[in-house]
Amino acid sequence: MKPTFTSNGYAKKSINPDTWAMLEIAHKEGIETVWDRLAKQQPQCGYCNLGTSCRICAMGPCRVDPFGEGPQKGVCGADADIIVARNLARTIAAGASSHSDHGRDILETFHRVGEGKTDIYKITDPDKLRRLAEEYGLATDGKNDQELTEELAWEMMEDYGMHRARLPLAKRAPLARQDIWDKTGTFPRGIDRENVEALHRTHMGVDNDWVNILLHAVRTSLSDGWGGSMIATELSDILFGVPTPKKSFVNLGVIKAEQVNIILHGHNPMLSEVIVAASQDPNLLALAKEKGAAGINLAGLCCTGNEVLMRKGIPMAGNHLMQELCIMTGAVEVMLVDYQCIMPAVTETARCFHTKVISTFDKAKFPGAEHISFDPARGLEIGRQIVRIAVENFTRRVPERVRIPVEPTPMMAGFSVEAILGALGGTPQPLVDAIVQGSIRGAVGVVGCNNPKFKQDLGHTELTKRLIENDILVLVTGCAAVADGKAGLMVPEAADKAGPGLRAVCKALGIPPVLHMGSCVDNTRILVLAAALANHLGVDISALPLAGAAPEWYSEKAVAIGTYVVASGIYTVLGMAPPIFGSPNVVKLLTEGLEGVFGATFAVEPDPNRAAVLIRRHIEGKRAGLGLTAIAPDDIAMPEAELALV
Ligand code: BF8
Ligand code: SF4
Repeated sequence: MKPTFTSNGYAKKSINPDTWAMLEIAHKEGIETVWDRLAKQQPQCGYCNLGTSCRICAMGPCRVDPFGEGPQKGVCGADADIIVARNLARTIAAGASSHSDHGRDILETFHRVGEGKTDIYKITDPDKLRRLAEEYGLATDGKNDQELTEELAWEMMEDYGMHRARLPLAKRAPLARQDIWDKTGTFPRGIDRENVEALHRTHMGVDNDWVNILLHAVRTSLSDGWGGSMIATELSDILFGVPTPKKSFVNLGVIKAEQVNIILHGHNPMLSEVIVAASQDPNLLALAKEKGAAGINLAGLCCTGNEVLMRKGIPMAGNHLMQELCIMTGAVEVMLVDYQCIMPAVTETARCFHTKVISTFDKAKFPGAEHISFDPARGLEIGRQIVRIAVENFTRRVPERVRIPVEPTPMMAGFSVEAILGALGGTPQPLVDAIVQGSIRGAVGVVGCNNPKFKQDLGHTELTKRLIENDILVLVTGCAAVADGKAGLMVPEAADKAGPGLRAVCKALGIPPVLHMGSCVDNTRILVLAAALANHLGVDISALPLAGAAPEWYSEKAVAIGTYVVASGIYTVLGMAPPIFGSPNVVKLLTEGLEGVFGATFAVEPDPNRAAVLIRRHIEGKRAGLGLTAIAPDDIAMPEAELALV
């Protein structure tokens, strides 16, 4: 048994014993962490927090002071509404671009498969390839997988340009939803087009109508959710397999003292899928033995971790705030990074240990890391090269500095839409029946990041617990999924923590009450499931008893996700607001005005117990709207605010 750690005063920072243990080590050894750097940034800029600072042009930088005596306009004349809207639109464009460019990278590899120019990648799910090709209107008869892959790849490349008036995958949404997008001029067109146009509109002196700016920001987010991210998910499934339920483990305990450890960090599964194959190479395993290691162990971090957990059952070392702490175990030979959410600080932490950080994408270099340029044509060769570096680095490890503080917690992952519908017998009807009978009140996507401004994982886990206790099925992705996994909420036995209705359904199906649906680009799986339910019932998504939540978000990608989720008709509660409070008009539009247009709004509530009540009231309201049994909102008491920002 590993020792039991107490919080040692770190309970304000995290709910997790592995985090406490590593923070203690960081403290003793003088290693800086994200929490130290956050403290050094205090006080953070009030104008930036309100969203009323602008540095878009060289007449600035400007700050406007909407609630005080200071300037009310920037040098160009932009007021708080324009500045806040422009900043928010740029944030959304950056998030949407990140997901969509990730999708493009997968698409380029998919295209290589079609051309036959790769040493490892192949079509793993030909049925899904054919389904998608048919959705794109391609004739599939008489074509082999390779021909079809090349043809579909060209079609999808058009999605990134401006050839199309409407993104084909957005047609998966119910017609009523598509109608709303048409009427509001937000139906997404080319993916790149929306993102470039967002930058154009927010240049000085272009779009100065703040509502018009925000409508385009919505369209940009939709080009992510029903475009770039959806392409990333669909093609990853075709190349690497549609996830199916599987058991694995989570927390720093998945790092193995006696083995060579490789941490797979970032978002793009292309290289990590290959590392999984390379780590089983008999020659490399023999070399590991020769170096004194018992084997080669892979563990994930962030969304690359989620991708290989969903498809291969590779264990998960942790979520966003664990990236530096992971290295401090002293047992990581290589941290392999692709892109997004990788703190530049990891190379600095690695310098205190024998760990090598290896970067792999030419668009994401890290000073202090070794760079091995990823090339899909030589994927397996590069994978073997990286595993060999890790194995050879094992002898540089300092055994006295190996500290793995906890035993791993079991968790289940792999709940793709296909897997969920499969478990239900191929149709959403049993889920619909459970919702109609009221044994399941509704479903909520709890998604998003860690942010050191929140006590790590408290928001995710408390919100999830309150929801399942009240018979609400929880779907998770990203770092939220890792949080719930660590808390033991993602094993079938966790059904005992659910209310009686949800518990019975989970027990009958042998599933947890919290279903891991994947990485952050895989939030599109939640959209597809919502669309399937809505289409099955012949209603719009906004009529369903659904909600979204991002309790501890930090990234621009999370803002893009929240926006496309709301614009798809799903009420979404954020743990903190993006920087918009400098414009009461923008706040009112996002938290009230969107209801009349998109049938959903944002809400902001840092306390997870209160957020749960907002969501339960919303779900019961939607149930009433569908004529189902519903609890009156006033019968769901709102607790006093208690748990909030650190
Ligand atoms: O894309 S949840 S911290 S790792 S941004 Fe990043 Fe946020 Fe984690 Fe995955 Ni998503
Ligand atoms: Fe200032 Fe306007 Fe330039 Fe922004 S765009 S920096 S508000 S002058």
